[in-house]
Amino acid sequence: MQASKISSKCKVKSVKLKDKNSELKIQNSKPTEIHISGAEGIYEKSEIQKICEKYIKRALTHSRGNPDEIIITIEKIRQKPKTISLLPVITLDCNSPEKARKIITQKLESLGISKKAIDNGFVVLNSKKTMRGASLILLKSGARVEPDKERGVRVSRMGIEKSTEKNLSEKLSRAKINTTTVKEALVLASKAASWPDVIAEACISDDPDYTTGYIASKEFGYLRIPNIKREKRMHGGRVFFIRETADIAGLTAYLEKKPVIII
Ligand code: PML
Repeated sequence: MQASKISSKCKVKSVKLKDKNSELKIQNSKPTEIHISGAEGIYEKSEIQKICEKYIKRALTHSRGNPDEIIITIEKIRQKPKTISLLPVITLDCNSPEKARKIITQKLESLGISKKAIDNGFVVLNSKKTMRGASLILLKSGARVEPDKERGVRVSRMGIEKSTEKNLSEKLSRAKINTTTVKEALVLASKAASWPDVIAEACISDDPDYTTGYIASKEFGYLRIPNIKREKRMHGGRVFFIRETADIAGLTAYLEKKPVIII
């Protein structure tokens, strides 16, 4: 079956030329690239056209802005995908970013993650200079160890079996949260949590209209946190808190390259 599976991803970029009169232009004439959005999935070959149409529509209507470049990559999956299960989903009560920070800090500390690592995580999550991928933070020292600090580690090559997706959609519909955003984030978080050295993840969407974020771990599942940021804010990001002794190359290869299917 895996021989007919296709992995597809969509990357959307806007290239902003700096203001003619600005000081920056004189110092550096390189245009600044702004990452607008990304999407990933593993599908049957027969679904590719429909999926690409969805990606293009999403790219052209994204609230982060109009793209100058839309890149769609389609590749045949040649490796047998690893099968994993979904994390359970819970939505917490939270009415402000301040409360969200308290909840996140308390939950992450309960997993043995240091205050320093959590604070460093918030620096990434609150940065306006958003990364395409995630930051990797060592859970004790708080050091950032992703090989490319600007791009981060991009979690890729994950999908969900049709019947599992149908069950998930039914469950999320009952909770009135059956959206592509929730499903894609949950699949991504489940892949990341399945690697032994990943202790927890924290994520804030960089979409200015999307104010629910989450933390995820094998221990407590996928905890959605409403009002993690205020509306119209452009910041956001994704952070993985990992064991101090983690094999960074092995983890990065798993997150970026290993095909994984949720069953
Ligand atoms: C993202 O992947 O861009 C962020 C999604 C954040 C939370 C999704 C949810 O509502 O559970």
